Amino acid sequence: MPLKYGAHRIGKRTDPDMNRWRDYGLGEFIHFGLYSILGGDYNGMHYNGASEWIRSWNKLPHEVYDNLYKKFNPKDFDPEAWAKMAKQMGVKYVTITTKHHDGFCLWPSKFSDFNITKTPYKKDMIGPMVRAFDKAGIDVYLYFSVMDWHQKDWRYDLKTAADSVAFNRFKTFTKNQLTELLTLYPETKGLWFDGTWDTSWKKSGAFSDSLDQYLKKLHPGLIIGSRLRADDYGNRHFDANGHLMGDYEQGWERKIPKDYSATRGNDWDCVMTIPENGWGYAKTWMGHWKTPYELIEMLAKCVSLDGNFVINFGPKGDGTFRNKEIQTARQIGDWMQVNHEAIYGAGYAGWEKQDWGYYTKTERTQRSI
Ligand code: H76
Repeated sequence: MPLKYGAHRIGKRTDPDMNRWRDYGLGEFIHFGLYSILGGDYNGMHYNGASEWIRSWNKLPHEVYDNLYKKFNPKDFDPEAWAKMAKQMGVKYVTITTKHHDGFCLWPSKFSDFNITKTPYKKDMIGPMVRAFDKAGIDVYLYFSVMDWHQKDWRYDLKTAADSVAFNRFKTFTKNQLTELLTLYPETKGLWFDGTWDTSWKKSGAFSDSLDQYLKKLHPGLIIGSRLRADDYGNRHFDANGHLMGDYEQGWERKIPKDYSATRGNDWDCVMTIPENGWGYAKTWMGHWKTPYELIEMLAKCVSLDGNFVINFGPKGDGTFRNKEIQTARQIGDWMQVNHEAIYGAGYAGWEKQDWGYYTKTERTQRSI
Protein backbone atom coordinates (compact mmCIF):
# COMPACT_ATOMS: atom_id res chain seq x y z
CA MET A 1 0.00 0.00 0.00
CA PRO A 2 1.55 3.33 -0.94
CA LEU A 3 2.14 5.51 2.10
CA LYS A 4 3.59 9.00 2.34
CA TYR A 5 4.24 8.81 6.07
CA GLY A 6 4.91 5.14 6.61
CA ALA A 7 8.19 3.45 7.52
CA HIS A 8 11.17 4.83 5.60
CA ARG A 9 13.38 1.87 6.42
CA ILE A 10 12.67 -1.84 6.51
CA GLY A 11 14.73 -3.84 8.97
CA LYS A 12 17.09 -2.69 11.69
CA ARG A 13 19.32 0.37 11.83
CA THR A 14 22.92 -0.87 11.69
CA ASP A 15 24.88 2.33 12.44
CA PRO A 16 27.22 2.58 15.45
CA ASP A 17 24.74 4.53 17.62
CA MET A 18 22.04 1.92 17.19
CA ASN A 19 24.51 -0.94 17.65
CA ARG A 20 25.43 0.68 20.93
CA TRP A 21 21.76 0.88 21.92
CA ARG A 22 21.31 -2.80 21.11
CA ASP A 23 24.17 -3.74 23.44
CA TYR A 24 22.86 -1.90 26.53
CA GLY A 25 20.91 -4.80 28.04
CA LEU A 26 19.87 -2.90 31.16
CA GLY A 27 18.52 0.62 31.54
CA GLU A 28 16.98 2.95 34.08
CA PHE A 29 13.91 5.17 33.77
CA ILE A 30 13.39 8.13 36.09
CA HIS A 31 10.03 9.82 36.64
CA PHE A 32 10.40 13.06 38.52
CA GLY A 33 8.15 16.10 38.53
CA LEU A 34 5.48 18.00 40.46
CA TYR A 35 3.63 14.74 41.16
CA SER A 36 6.66 13.58 43.17
CA ILE A 37 5.66 16.08 45.89
CA LEU A 38 2.23 14.53 46.44
CA GLY A 39 3.32 10.91 46.16
CA GLY A 40 -0.19 9.83 45.19
CA ASP A 41 -1.88 11.45 48.23
CA TYR A 42 -3.99 14.57 48.49
CA ASN A 43 -5.90 15.90 51.47
CA GLY A 44 -5.60 12.65 53.39
CA MET A 45 -6.94 10.67 50.43
CA HIS A 46 -5.05 8.16 48.34
CA TYR A 47 -5.27 8.18 44.54
CA ASN A 48 -5.40 4.64 43.18
CA GLY A 49 -4.06 5.46 39.73
CA ALA A 50 -0.43 6.01 38.75
CA SER A 51 0.78 8.91 40.90
CA GLU A 52 2.02 10.98 37.94
CA TRP A 53 -1.59 11.04 36.68
CA ILE A 54 -2.99 12.51 39.90
CA ARG A 55 -3.86 15.79 38.17
CA SER A 56 -6.59 13.92 36.31
CA TRP A 57 -8.24 12.84 39.59
CA ASN A 58 -11.56 14.61 40.17
CA LYS A 59 -10.81 14.96 43.89
CA LEU A 60 -7.83 17.20 43.19
CA PRO A 61 -8.63 20.64 41.71
CA HIS A 62 -6.44 21.61 38.77
CA GLU A 63 -5.58 24.94 40.43
CA VAL A 64 -4.08 23.05 43.34
CA TYR A 65 -1.97 20.86 41.10
CA ASP A 66 -0.89 23.67 38.82
CA ASN A 67 0.31 25.66 41.83
CA LEU A 68 2.46 22.86 43.17
CA TYR A 69 5.43 24.41 41.39
CA LYS A 70 5.51 26.99 44.19
CA LYS A 71 6.46 24.16 46.54
CA PHE A 72 8.82 22.31 44.24
CA ASN A 73 12.15 22.27 46.01
CA PRO A 74 14.11 19.00 45.72
CA LYS A 75 16.80 20.33 48.02
CA ASP A 76 18.54 16.96 48.40
CA PHE A 77 18.75 16.32 44.65
CA ASP A 78 22.28 15.11 43.96
CA PRO A 79 22.74 14.17 40.30
CA GLU A 80 26.16 12.64 40.97
CA ALA A 81 24.60 10.37 43.61
CA TRP A 82 21.84 9.40 41.16
CA ALA A 83 24.45 8.54 38.54
CA LYS A 84 26.51 6.59 41.07
CA MET A 85 23.51 4.50 42.08
CA ALA A 86 22.74 3.77 38.42
CA LYS A 87 26.37 2.90 37.75
CA GLN A 88 26.50 0.42 40.62
CA MET A 89 23.28 -1.13 39.35
CA GLY A 90 25.00 -1.69 36.01
CA VAL A 91 22.71 0.32 33.75
CA LYS A 92 24.04 1.47 30.39
CA TYR A 93 21.32 4.01 29.61
CA VAL A 94 18.92 6.23 31.47
CA THR A 95 15.70 7.93 30.38
CA ILE A 96 14.78 11.09 32.27
CA THR A 97 11.40 12.86 32.31
CA THR A 98 11.99 16.39 31.05
CA LYS A 99 8.23 17.08 30.84
CA HIS A 100 5.40 14.73 31.74
CA HIS A 101 1.73 15.12 30.76
CA ASP A 102 1.22 17.93 33.31
CA GLY A 103 3.46 20.13 31.15
CA PHE A 104 5.90 21.08 33.92
CA CYS A 105 9.40 21.49 32.49
CA LEU A 106 12.42 20.43 34.54
CA TRP A 107 14.63 22.59 32.37
CA PRO A 108 14.56 26.40 31.94
CA SER A 109 12.41 26.41 28.80
CA LYS A 110 12.07 29.69 26.94
CA PHE A 111 8.80 28.44 25.48
CA SER A 112 6.84 27.75 28.68
CA ASP A 113 6.69 29.66 31.96
CA PHE A 114 5.62 26.47 33.68
CA ASN A 115 9.21 25.51 34.34
CA ILE A 116 11.79 24.90 37.02
CA THR A 117 13.07 28.50 37.18
CA LYS A 118 9.71 29.58 38.68
CA THR A 119 10.06 27.15 41.62
CA PRO A 120 11.88 27.73 44.91
CA TYR A 121 14.54 25.38 43.55
CA LYS A 122 15.10 27.69 40.55
CA LYS A 123 17.95 25.76 38.92
CA ASP A 124 17.94 23.55 35.84
CA MET A 125 17.69 19.87 36.80
CA ILE A 126 18.12 18.31 33.37
CA GLY A 127 21.58 19.70 32.56
CA PRO A 128 23.20 18.48 35.80
CA MET A 129 21.58 15.06 35.35
CA VAL A 130 22.62 14.74 31.73
CA ARG A 131 26.20 15.65 32.58
CA ALA A 132 26.41 13.46 35.69
CA PHE A 133 25.13 10.37 33.88
CA ASP A 134 27.18 11.08 30.80
CA LYS A 135 30.30 11.46 32.91
CA ALA A 136 29.57 8.11 34.56
CA GLY A 137 29.46 6.50 31.10
CA ILE A 138 25.68 6.10 31.08
CA ASP A 139 23.93 7.18 27.87
CA VAL A 140 21.14 9.71 28.33
CA TYR A 141 17.70 9.67 26.70
CA LEU A 142 15.13 12.38 27.28
CA TYR A 143 11.51 11.50 27.98
CA PHE A 144 9.12 14.07 26.49
CA SER A 145 5.35 14.00 26.65
CA VAL A 146 3.79 15.50 23.54
CA MET A 147 0.40 15.69 25.27
CA ASP A 148 0.64 18.77 27.48
CA TRP A 149 -2.21 19.52 29.90
CA HIS A 150 -0.82 22.97 30.60
CA GLN A 151 -0.89 24.34 27.06
CA LYS A 152 -4.11 25.99 25.93
CA ASP A 153 -3.38 24.99 22.35
CA TRP A 154 -3.24 21.27 23.13
CA ARG A 155 -6.20 19.37 21.58
CA TYR A 156 -7.35 15.76 21.95
CA ASP A 157 -9.02 15.89 18.56
CA LEU A 158 -9.24 18.31 15.66
CA LYS A 159 -12.94 18.84 15.09
CA THR A 160 -13.09 22.44 13.93
CA ALA A 161 -10.92 24.79 11.90
CA ALA A 162 -10.17 26.63 15.15
CA ASP A 163 -8.85 23.38 16.66
CA SER A 164 -6.45 23.00 13.75
CA VAL A 165 -5.23 26.58 14.11
CA ALA A 166 -4.56 26.07 17.83
CA PHE A 167 -2.95 22.70 17.23
CA ASN A 168 -0.66 24.15 14.58
CA ARG A 169 0.60 26.58 17.21
CA PHE A 170 1.02 23.60 19.52
CA LYS A 171 3.12 21.77 16.93
CA THR A 172 5.43 24.77 16.59
CA PHE A 173 5.73 24.94 20.37
CA THR A 174 6.59 21.21 20.50
CA LYS A 175 9.23 21.56 17.82
CA ASN A 176 10.71 24.57 19.62
CA GLN A 177 10.94 22.73 22.93
CA LEU A 178 12.60 19.71 21.33
CA THR A 179 15.07 21.90 19.48
CA GLU A 180 15.81 23.62 22.75
CA LEU A 181 16.44 20.33 24.56
CA LEU A 182 18.81 18.99 21.91
CA THR A 183 20.64 22.30 21.76
CA LEU A 184 21.02 22.67 25.53
CA TYR A 185 21.94 19.01 26.06
CA PRO A 186 24.01 17.83 23.11
CA GLU A 187 25.05 14.69 25.02
CA THR A 188 21.51 13.33 24.46
CA LYS A 189 21.46 10.01 22.61
CA GLY A 190 17.75 9.76 21.96
CA LEU A 191 14.24 10.98 22.71
CA TRP A 192 11.55 8.92 24.43
CA PHE A 193 8.15 10.17 23.31
CA ASP A 194 4.93 9.64 25.22
CA GLY A 195 1.39 11.06 25.16
CA THR A 196 1.13 10.53 21.40
CA TRP A 197 -2.00 8.37 21.38
CA ASP A 198 -4.71 10.99 20.89
CA THR A 199 -6.65 11.55 17.67
CA SER A 200 -5.17 15.03 17.17
CA TRP A 201 -1.68 13.56 17.00
CA LYS A 202 -2.76 10.53 14.98
CA LYS A 203 -4.13 12.96 12.40
CA SER A 204 -0.72 14.69 12.32
CA GLY A 205 1.30 11.98 10.61
CA ALA A 206 2.78 14.43 8.11
CA PHE A 207 4.00 16.63 10.94
CA SER A 208 5.40 13.85 13.12
CA ASP A 209 7.24 12.44 10.11
CA SER A 210 8.80 15.81 9.30
CA LEU A 211 9.61 16.36 12.98
CA ASP A 212 11.38 13.00 13.18
CA GLN A 213 13.48 13.84 10.13
CA TYR A 214 14.20 17.35 11.38
CA LEU A 215 15.37 16.14 14.81
CA LYS A 216 17.65 13.53 13.27
CA LYS A 217 19.19 16.09 10.97
CA LEU A 218 19.71 18.46 13.89
CA HIS A 219 21.26 15.69 15.97
CA PRO A 220 22.80 12.95 13.82
CA GLY A 221 22.60 9.46 15.29
CA LEU A 222 19.59 10.36 17.44
CA ILE A 223 17.46 7.38 18.46
CA ILE A 224 13.67 7.67 18.44
CA GLY A 225 11.37 4.74 19.16
CA SER A 226 8.04 3.91 17.56
CA ARG A 227 5.90 6.19 19.74
CA LEU A 228 6.44 9.43 17.90
CA ARG A 229 4.87 8.89 14.52
CA ALA A 230 1.58 7.95 12.93
CA ASP A 231 1.15 6.95 9.29
CA ASP A 232 -1.26 8.41 6.70
CA TYR A 233 -4.13 6.48 8.30
CA GLY A 234 -3.32 7.16 11.93
CA ASN A 235 -1.63 3.79 12.56
CA ARG A 236 0.93 3.96 15.33
CA HIS A 237 4.11 1.90 15.89
CA PHE A 238 3.52 -0.20 12.76
CA ASP A 239 2.35 1.35 9.50
CA ALA A 240 -0.47 0.03 7.33
CA ASN A 241 2.01 -2.35 5.69
CA GLY A 242 3.13 -3.74 9.04
CA HIS A 243 6.53 -2.00 9.04
CA LEU A 244 7.91 -0.47 12.21
CA MET A 245 7.94 3.35 12.24
CA GLY A 246 10.87 4.10 14.50
CA ASP A 247 14.31 2.89 15.43
CA TYR A 248 12.98 0.30 17.87
CA GLU A 249 9.60 -0.96 19.02
CA GLN A 250 8.50 1.16 21.95
CA GLY A 251 5.25 -0.55 22.81
CA TRP A 252 6.49 -2.90 25.50
CA GLU A 253 5.34 -0.96 28.53
CA ARG A 254 5.02 -3.18 31.62
CA LYS A 255 4.82 -6.22 29.38
CA ILE A 256 7.36 -8.57 27.83
CA PRO A 257 7.01 -10.43 24.52
CA LYS A 258 6.06 -14.01 25.24
CA ASP A 259 8.43 -15.47 22.67
CA TYR A 260 10.82 -14.40 19.93
CA SER A 261 8.15 -14.33 17.22
CA ALA A 262 6.25 -11.69 19.18
CA THR A 263 9.21 -9.33 18.69
CA ARG A 264 8.85 -9.66 14.89
CA GLY A 265 12.63 -9.59 14.82
CA ASN A 266 12.72 -5.86 15.64
CA ASP A 267 14.81 -3.98 18.14
CA TRP A 268 12.76 -3.33 21.26
CA ASP A 269 12.98 -2.55 24.94
CA CYS A 270 10.65 -3.13 27.84
CA VAL A 271 10.02 -0.41 30.43
CA MET A 272 8.92 -1.79 33.79
CA THR A 273 7.68 -0.41 37.09
CA ILE A 274 8.71 -1.96 40.41
CA PRO A 275 5.22 -1.58 41.90
CA GLU A 276 2.30 -2.84 39.82
CA ASN A 277 1.55 0.40 38.03
CA GLY A 278 2.88 3.82 38.84
CA TRP A 279 5.96 5.63 37.64
CA GLY A 280 6.18 8.73 39.80
CA TYR A 281 6.82 8.53 43.54
CA ALA A 282 3.93 7.04 45.52
CA LYS A 283 4.06 7.14 49.31
CA THR A 284 2.32 3.79 49.47
CA TRP A 285 3.05 1.00 47.07
CA MET A 286 -0.25 -0.84 46.87
CA GLY A 287 -0.33 -4.54 46.00
CA HIS A 288 2.69 -6.53 44.93
CA TRP A 289 6.03 -4.88 44.27
CA LYS A 290 8.64 -6.80 42.32
CA THR A 291 11.61 -8.27 44.13
CA PRO A 292 15.12 -7.95 42.67
CA TYR A 293 14.88 -11.66 41.74
CA GLU A 294 11.73 -11.09 39.72
CA LEU A 295 13.31 -8.10 38.00
CA ILE A 296 16.47 -10.06 37.21
CA GLU A 297 14.40 -12.83 35.69
CA MET A 298 12.60 -10.25 33.54
CA LEU A 299 15.95 -8.78 32.52
CA ALA A 300 17.27 -12.19 31.49
CA LYS A 301 14.07 -12.93 29.60
CA CYS A 302 14.21 -9.62 27.70
CA VAL A 303 17.85 -10.07 26.72
CA SER A 304 17.17 -13.67 25.68
CA LEU A 305 14.52 -12.28 23.29
CA ASP A 306 16.90 -9.62 21.89
CA GLY A 307 15.52 -6.71 23.90
CA ASN A 308 16.72 -4.31 26.58
CA PHE A 309 15.11 -4.10 30.01
CA VAL A 310 14.51 -0.73 31.69
CA ILE A 311 13.56 -0.41 35.36
CA ASN A 312 11.73 2.68 36.53
CA PHE A 313 12.53 4.73 39.63
CA GLY A 314 10.36 7.46 41.12
CA PRO A 315 12.39 9.61 43.50
CA LYS A 316 10.68 11.53 46.31
CA GLY A 317 9.90 15.23 46.15
CA ASP A 318 13.03 16.07 48.13
CA GLY A 319 15.19 14.43 45.47
CA THR A 320 16.10 11.24 47.34
CA PHE A 321 15.16 7.65 46.58
CA ARG A 322 12.97 5.47 48.81
CA ASN A 323 14.86 2.67 50.56
CA LYS A 324 13.14 -0.08 48.56
CA GLU A 325 14.46 1.41 45.35
CA ILE A 326 17.96 1.85 46.76
CA GLN A 327 18.03 -1.77 47.91
CA THR A 328 16.60 -3.03 44.63
CA ALA A 329 19.21 -1.15 42.63
CA ARG A 330 21.99 -2.46 44.85
CA GLN A 331 20.90 -6.09 44.64
CA ILE A 332 20.54 -5.96 40.88
CA GLY A 333 23.98 -4.33 40.72
CA ASP A 334 25.48 -7.12 42.81
CA TRP A 335 24.02 -9.68 40.42
CA MET A 336 25.19 -7.71 37.38
CA GLN A 337 28.71 -7.59 38.71
CA VAL A 338 28.89 -11.38 38.52
CA ASN A 339 26.68 -12.03 35.51
CA HIS A 340 26.99 -9.00 33.23
CA GLU A 341 28.60 -11.06 30.45
CA ALA A 342 25.20 -12.67 29.87
CA ILE A 343 23.55 -9.24 29.54
CA TYR A 344 25.78 -6.65 27.84
CA GLY A 345 26.00 -7.15 24.12
CA ALA A 346 23.97 -10.33 24.48
CA GLY A 347 20.81 -11.41 22.69
CA TYR A 348 18.64 -14.18 21.34
CA ALA A 349 20.39 -17.55 21.25
CA GLY A 350 17.71 -19.51 19.43
CA TRP A 351 17.21 -21.95 22.27
CA GLU A 352 14.12 -22.43 24.41
CA LYS A 353 13.99 -21.31 28.02
CA GLN A 354 14.77 -24.10 30.48
CA ASP A 355 13.41 -24.52 34.01
CA TRP A 356 16.68 -23.18 35.40
CA GLY A 357 16.79 -20.07 33.25
CA TYR A 358 17.26 -18.41 29.86
CA TYR A 359 19.90 -18.64 27.18
CA THR A 360 21.53 -15.49 25.86
CA LYS A 361 24.29 -15.27 23.32
CA THR A 362 27.00 -12.71 22.67
CA GLU A 363 29.13 -12.29 19.57
CA ARG A 364 31.87 -13.99 21.54
CA THR A 365 29.83 -17.09 22.40
CA GLN A 366 28.58 -17.11 18.84
CA ARG A 367 32.14 -17.36 17.56
CA SER A 368 33.14 -20.07 20.02
CA ILE A 369 30.28 -22.40 19.06
C1 H76 B 1 0.13 6.11 30.33
C2 H76 B 1 1.27 6.51 30.56
C3 H76 B 1 2.58 7.01 30.83
N1 H76 B 1 3.62 6.23 30.14
C4 H76 B 1 4.53 5.74 31.12
C5 H76 B 1 5.93 5.52 30.59
C6 H76 B 1 4.41 6.71 32.24
O1 H76 B 1 5.05 7.92 31.96
C7 H76 B 1 2.93 6.85 32.29
O2 H76 B 1 2.49 7.93 33.07
